[in-house]
Amino acid sequence: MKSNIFCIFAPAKMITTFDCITPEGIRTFNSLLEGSHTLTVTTHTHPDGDALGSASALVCHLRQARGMDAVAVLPDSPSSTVRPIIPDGAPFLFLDTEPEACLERIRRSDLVILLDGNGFSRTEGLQAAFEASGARKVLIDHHLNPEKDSFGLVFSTPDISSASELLFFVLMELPEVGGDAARLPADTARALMTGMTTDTNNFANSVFPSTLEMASALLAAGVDRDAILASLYNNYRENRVRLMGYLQYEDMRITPEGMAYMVATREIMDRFGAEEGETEGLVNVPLSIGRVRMSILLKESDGHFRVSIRSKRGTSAQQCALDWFHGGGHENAAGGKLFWPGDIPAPEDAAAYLENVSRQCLK
Ligand SMILES: [Mn+2]
Repeated sequence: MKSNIFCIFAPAKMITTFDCITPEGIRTFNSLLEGSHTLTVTTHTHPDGDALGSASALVCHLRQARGMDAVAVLPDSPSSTVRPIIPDGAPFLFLDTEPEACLERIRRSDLVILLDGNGFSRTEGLQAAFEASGARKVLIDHHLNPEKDSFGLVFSTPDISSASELLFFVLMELPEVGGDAARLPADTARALMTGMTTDTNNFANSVFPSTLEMASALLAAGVDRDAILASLYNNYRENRVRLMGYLQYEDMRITPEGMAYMVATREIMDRFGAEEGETEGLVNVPLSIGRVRMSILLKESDGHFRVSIRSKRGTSAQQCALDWFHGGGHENAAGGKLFWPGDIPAPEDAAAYLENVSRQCLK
């Protein structure tokens, strides 16, 4: 039977407003863009989907919708799992592969925009270069405790899904977009949807009314969400799926207090031929167990473990990261580091440390 239901999408004004996006802030941002010639966009180390999505979206918007010289300069190369988020032809420089070009670009920049990180410390190897730069600086971020003093202009709120979502609502206010998502370049619209999708774990967490409003506007503007999902979630290597299975079956421990933890040592990662980024999302899996309140994944690096923490409502991943792992983040999604020697004598002592964290954090 032929459907006689049809919809007419007209560009509608966004319902959501954010306190951090004021008319004055938008005017300032617009005049900063108009007065700048060499723009550099950056984001945090070990870039995830939101970092790459927001950086890609902004670079493509500035180049395609405003004809500006915008380049992304990142502290390290993205893993193969998230690298396809960068649209073809979008100029990205990485400190680990092109250090001179990165530093030269920062030196020449007259406007720097940091996305998805609350300060330049999140850019690690690029921090000194950004801090020494005389460029004007803008922050667009959704983490707690933004380092406001380092920036001339700040768009920041934790009450949003992602940096990609915050950037969407900023871009919508710019004159060339005028509240009509269909006027965003296609690369920008797709990257924004991708970044938001990854940071919400495909609409599983940190979803606000504004998040669905953004998704609705981008879908109406023609973004192909099925293609995004296929490239994000149905495009892994076999190694990753087997590694995830191994860590869940052989490695995961659950403490009496309800903390699940897994330790991905270099030995295990090598055995499965795992690449950087291939444990992405694994830390969420143990939360599907009823009695698990917090999940921690350790991943071996040089002289330390990188720590990912997720928690259910009522348990603070953020507090745990602050108190035990030199880190921070959001209430239910945080991260940090565990050093040896220092926090623990040797990597083998990680499990004993985690058992103690469980007793202290979840008592
Ligand atoms: Mn983010």
